[in-house]
Amino acid sequence: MGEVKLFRTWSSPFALRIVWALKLKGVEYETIYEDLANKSSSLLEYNPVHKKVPVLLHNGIPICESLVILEYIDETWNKGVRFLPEDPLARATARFWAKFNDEQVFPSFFRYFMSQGEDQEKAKEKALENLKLVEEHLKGKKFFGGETFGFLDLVFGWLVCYPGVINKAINQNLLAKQMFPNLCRWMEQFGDVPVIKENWPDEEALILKFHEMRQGLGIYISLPN
Ligand SMILES: N[C@@H](CCC(=O)N[C@@H](CS)C(=O)NCC(=O)O)C(=O)O
Repeated sequence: MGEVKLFRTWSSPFALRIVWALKLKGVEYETIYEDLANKSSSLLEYNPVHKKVPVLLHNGIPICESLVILEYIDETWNKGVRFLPEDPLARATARFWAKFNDEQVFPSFFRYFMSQGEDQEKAKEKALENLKLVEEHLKGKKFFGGETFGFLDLVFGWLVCYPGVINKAINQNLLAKQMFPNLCRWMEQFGDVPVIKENWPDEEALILKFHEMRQGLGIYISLPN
């Protein structure tokens, strides 16, 4: 197995994917918590391009970007538990939706959360449009890949917790059950998987953090343009 270290923050949804993946594969690892307002020299050394968490260090070699790390973990450890499907077409489809999440769904949701007034209305429209596409994609499926959870469930996993916490923080709910029955059903099912529910960040601490973020009291996530 070798030496495995994970650089993360307690609240990063991107890092959470990696925590889930390592635990599902049964990989033992050391956690290094970063303060993003004061990044460690190790983080800057291991991820000089983006300077972000998560970073996975395997036998001293860094792997950056959570989607890349997920695939690395999948290919390196416990071949009995596979995240990506075997079929090349299904793999390509999974990667397409993962890219869509990271480039569109997550940023639109985050913009909605961070804005106000007219800007927030515009951001809301975009976020709902993206979420509706995901809702359609989940039609008739228990998990993103079918009957068992895998890569895409880990990628979209942030939806199980963060919108609910944001809802409590700003008292607005984007993911109404009537509008998103498939997504809400998936959120319940995936959120009930032991490794997933046992590793959420503390809800009260997250609510507090989200209030701070809205007041501009911290740098935490920089979005693509
Ligand atoms: N595309 C990256 C995004 C990672 C990311 O945005 N990480 C945030 C924490 S949630 C971060 O490290 N932000 C520090 C910064 O933007 O300076 C990934 O998938 O790993």
